[in-house]
Amino acid sequence: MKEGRPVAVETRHLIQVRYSLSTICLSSLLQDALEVLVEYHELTEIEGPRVAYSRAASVLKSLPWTIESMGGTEALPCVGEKTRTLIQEILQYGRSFEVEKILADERYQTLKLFTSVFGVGPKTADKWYRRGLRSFSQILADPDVQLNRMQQNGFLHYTDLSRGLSAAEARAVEAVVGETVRTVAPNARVVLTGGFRRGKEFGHDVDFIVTTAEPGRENSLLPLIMGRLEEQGLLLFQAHHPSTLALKKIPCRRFEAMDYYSKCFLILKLEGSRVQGGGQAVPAGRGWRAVRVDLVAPPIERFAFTQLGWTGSKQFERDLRRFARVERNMLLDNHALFDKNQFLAAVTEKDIFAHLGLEYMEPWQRNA
Ligand code: TTP
Ligand code: MN
Ligand code: MN
Ligand code: MN
Repeated sequence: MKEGRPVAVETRHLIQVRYSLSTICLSSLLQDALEVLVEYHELTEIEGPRVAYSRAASVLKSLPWTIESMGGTEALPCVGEKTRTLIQEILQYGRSFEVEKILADERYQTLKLFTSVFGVGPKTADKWYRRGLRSFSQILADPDVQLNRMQQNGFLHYTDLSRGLSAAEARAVEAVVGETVRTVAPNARVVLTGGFRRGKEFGHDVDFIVTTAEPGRENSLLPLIMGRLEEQGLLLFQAHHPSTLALKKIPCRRFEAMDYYSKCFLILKLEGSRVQGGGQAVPAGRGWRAVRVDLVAPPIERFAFTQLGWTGSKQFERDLRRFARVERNMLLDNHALFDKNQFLAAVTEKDIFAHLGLEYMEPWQRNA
């Protein structure tokens, strides 16, 4: 590390410094290594190291200089002993033996493969691994493996879904969903959220928030929208989770609990003719491809919290919630911001940042 550069250790600034710097100077070797370590602990559901490595990666990514030696790394926030050992290894040998061991690990490779199927999480993947299954064909041939509807569709549309979506395809999906909503609920509002709102060029799905000003009406929106998509022959799969929102349950203390809003996880048919530039990812001769779409329909007064929560990134959400808790003694989740004994109201995301005493951050600044 170059000498004499101040390190942003003051946490109030840390979260903003960390995300607002556009220069990514962490060597790609170190970045890739940390990504593997995070993913490995995610897949094997080991929470402590997963959190530690993601925070370290997030801090290292935002340093405005390149790490050239170990000097000064002990002063970096969130960069612990194990990450420093990793940095040392990479500086010295240009590679990490721990990471190489993980990459070559059969369990890691198999869990990664299995969880790449829509509907298969780490638990199911591990169950299959422990049954001795190692490939999709073994899973599909095993008479004792019961696939649920989501997993069946995950396998059915595997090639399309594992390809991900371009920004042009996301825009085409936005147009289809927008038209559909306008047809069945002209007074409803639909906005893009998730990675594509953060300006990503590539994503695994397209996320939308749908709201209406009529109280209680939000609960009937998603069935109406799915019905219309079905009529158009565009609905390949749907899993609808009606709202389980009860104010006594909020704020939830665990981020992993996500939220209680009405939501649906869909697979839609996207016609190539709708994609500007023809949609390179649409298989020739078929004229369409399958895409993953998520819709969430919160009550209108929860919109700002939903938008902040669903815009992500997941790491940004974790950091922001942690900041609220540790630095402000507040609880933030997808439903509310709770300060000691009262809920703080918010109409827009800006209100929430203001309550937290942070400068507003644009969606593209939340990409870590
Ligand atoms: P994702 O769609 O999983 O992630 P992404 O859009 O950032 O990236 P990509 O799709 O390209 O992989 O989730 C978007 C955000 O929504 C994320 O911050 C988690 C949040 N979320 C909830 O808060 N509640 C939910 O029930 C779900 C499904 C997501
Ligand atoms: Mn997404
Ligand atoms: Mn994802
Ligand atoms: Mn999603």
